Amino acid sequence: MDVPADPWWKHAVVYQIYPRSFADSDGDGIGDLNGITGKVDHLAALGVDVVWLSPIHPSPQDDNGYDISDYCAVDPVFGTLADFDRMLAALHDRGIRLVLDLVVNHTSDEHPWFEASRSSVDDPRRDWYWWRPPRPGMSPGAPGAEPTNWASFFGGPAWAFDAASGEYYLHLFSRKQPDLNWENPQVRAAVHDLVRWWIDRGVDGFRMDVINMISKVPGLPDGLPGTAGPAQGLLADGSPHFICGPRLHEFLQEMHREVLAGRPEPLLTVGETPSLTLAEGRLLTDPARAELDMVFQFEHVDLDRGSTKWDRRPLDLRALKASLARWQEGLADVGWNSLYWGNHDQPRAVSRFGDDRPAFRARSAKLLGAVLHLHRGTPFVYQGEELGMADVPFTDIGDFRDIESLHHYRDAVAAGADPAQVLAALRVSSRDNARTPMQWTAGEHGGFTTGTPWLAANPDHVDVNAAAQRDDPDSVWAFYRRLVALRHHEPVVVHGDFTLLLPQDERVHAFVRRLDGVELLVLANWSADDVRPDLAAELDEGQWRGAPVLLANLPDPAPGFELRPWEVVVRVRRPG
Ligand code: TEU
Repeated sequence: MDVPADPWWKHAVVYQIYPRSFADSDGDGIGDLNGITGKVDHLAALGVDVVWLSPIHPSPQDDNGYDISDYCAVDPVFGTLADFDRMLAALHDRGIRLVLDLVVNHTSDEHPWFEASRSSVDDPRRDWYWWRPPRPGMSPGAPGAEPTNWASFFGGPAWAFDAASGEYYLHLFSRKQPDLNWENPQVRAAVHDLVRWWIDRGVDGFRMDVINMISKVPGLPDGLPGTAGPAQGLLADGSPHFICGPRLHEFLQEMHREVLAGRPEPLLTVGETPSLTLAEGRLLTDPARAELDMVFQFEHVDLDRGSTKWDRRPLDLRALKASLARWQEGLADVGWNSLYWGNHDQPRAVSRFGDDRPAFRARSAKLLGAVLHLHRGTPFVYQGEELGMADVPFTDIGDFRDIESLHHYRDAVAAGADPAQVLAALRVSSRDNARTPMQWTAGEHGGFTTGTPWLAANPDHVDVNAAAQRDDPDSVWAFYRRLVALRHHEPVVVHGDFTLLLPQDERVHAFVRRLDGVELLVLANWSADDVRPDLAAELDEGQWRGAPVLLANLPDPAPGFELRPWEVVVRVRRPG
């Protein structure tokens, strides 16, 4: 295995850009590569080390680019390859690496590979996708005739009928996102080629989309009927038959061996892995196995949901602390954690985990940053998180653009749900909460575009925007700069071990990081109450009383352990 003991990405902070919503340079209301190039100083000033860019390749945009029709090009809506090269150079000139989004569990149905595959049962590319005949005894195209009873993540059956051939093709996401058949070595070779193509163009790594779904269980067994949620009738959650399938590790080791290994500088690979267990996380990120450097596991972002993501439940801080600590301890001796609260698929962190009321928005946004960035692992900042951007007061189904949200509304209402209740569920859980335009100024559309944005800006941009925060030492922006600097200058933040304190406290999150005699004590009050946690059973309070404060989100923290609402205080003790 050729990863050094202390690879660069363990010291890095990654910034995720959702290109449709970051910065629009040509006034068409959709963000683009030149828009990003125009904002690299924002990223450099924040101090981030890597940009993860969500897909920019040609796409019908059925799922906002996660449906790719040409892997080795740039969608004209985002620009050209020349724009890409210029953006990459601008990032590299500032010491910022670039990670692309590798979406190879599926392609677009407009990709030439699928067009060939669909053209004839005899086409050499037929087996590049999952084609199957109707369920025996069922008439082709009839409800229930699908080869398996799996539901798509975007609602409805996971199989689409192709009348021309009388067969069905598999699509775990939308019907315009047919799944690639990784059992076929030609498919894997084609993926290897496109990854090499981007590495040769200067890219520094890949975020791999739903990468733990690429290996399906042979025979494609049915799932348990009715397990795909109330809006999906008798359809089943098929995930036991494609999450971490039997050849996943083999496929990833092959890609590493054939494409990623032996590079002058190690590339960064982070796999998006829904429903991943800790045991699988250890295998996937064990350097000795040469598969992935880290994963996005979903345990902590699924704690406040019931049977489906639309069934939001109150978050129990004890469960959140326990989940984060479990992955800290679970990957302490092998592997490495990614750290994230949000991304383009999750609602805004400050609204979900913090408190976005005016009195506590900035404070809780800082607290969330401190708690996350001081865990052991590589932190990911989703665009706007560094400003404390919040969820959107959507008023009508017409406000939404996300295929997952629109399909859920369609299916739930069709299944008899009260439209107002479904809308209320979308308001708190829709992915569109994360996809509104980046808020650069208090001006029209938050300064994102001179045109009409594809998705309306959050009206709170008049107060919450980069321009208002850039020169304010007390802003969320300034706090995030300090957080990034801390990771760059304090080895204990990168390599220190992790110890959770007060696991049963429902309001206080307390933990210690230790390295070579240096100790950090993080105390965070996740409530709107004044609290005074009793740490006596966990540590020598006397030793910490009055210890130097390394970081705090409020002026004049108490010398003791009293915490004001949503206050976070980080103290340090050094040897000698
Ligand atoms: O997301 C996969 C995934 O886990 C999400 O779809 C998740 O189930 C859901 O959004 C949570 O609400 C990846 C991409 O991040 C997402 O944007 C794509 O829609 C999806 O894969 C298909 O490519």
